[in-house]
Amino acid sequence: MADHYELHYWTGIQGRGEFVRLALEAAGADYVDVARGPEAQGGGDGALMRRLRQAANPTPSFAPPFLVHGDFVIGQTAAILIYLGPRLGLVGKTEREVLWTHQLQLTIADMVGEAHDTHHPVSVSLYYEDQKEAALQKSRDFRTHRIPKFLTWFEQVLERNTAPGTHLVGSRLSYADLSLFQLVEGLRYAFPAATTRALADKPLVARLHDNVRALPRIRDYLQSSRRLDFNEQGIFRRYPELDAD
Ligand SMILES: N[C@@H](CCC(=O)N[C@@H](CS)C(=O)NCC(=O)O)C(=O)O
Repeated sequence: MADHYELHYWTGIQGRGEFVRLALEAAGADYVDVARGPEAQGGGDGALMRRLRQAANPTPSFAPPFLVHGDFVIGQTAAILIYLGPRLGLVGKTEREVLWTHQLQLTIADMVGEAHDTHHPVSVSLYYEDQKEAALQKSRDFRTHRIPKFLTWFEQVLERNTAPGTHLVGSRLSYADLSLFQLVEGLRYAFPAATTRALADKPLVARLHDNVRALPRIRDYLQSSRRLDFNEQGIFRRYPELDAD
């Protein structure tokens, strides 16, 4: 199968698509970000929606992101990454490493879901402004308990990995490292005060973040127009009242 990948994700936000994008970018993979391409060349939101609703697809995705590779159509961020990992050289070779990397990714996904729920704690169908009271309460708990608990766990994972380097799994870069980088980026954007506090005694998480940021392909990507800014339509949103004590 040719090594050309089609990433399908909403335009305008980093969202969960960013975890896949970072893996493709870090590996220098040949990929197209379909919805962000011109309609005349088969891009645009219409192309994404047609693929999402394609009746002939026996493995339909519930929601973006999804990846098309040959006749594979794969949804769920963690499933996309477990598929891409070995193909892009972003996971170890042993079963133990493959499983552990996937477990780390699923834990990152859990925290991403909780970060989303800070601004949409009642319903995804309601505006933030219509669930602000609950959002304030949810965010207080997220800042006070959940950010420290998750980041402490990642710090322990890094401490227990005695292989040389600053990686979550063994001594090589994996997609879980890239995803933890993105998680820290998002937390710093949405909850700058709480995240600075939490990272003060998590030197290994902070170092992993900085090391990933400095990888030549990632550095180039972050400076390119392919990297969108965080904004208040995405998962990580900066509402100052949700980061205030
Ligand atoms: N667990 C899925 C979640 C996918 C998801 O929630 N996608 C969002 C955008 S980030 C979406 O389009 N949701 C539409 C919906 O839930 O109706 C994953 O990790 O990929």
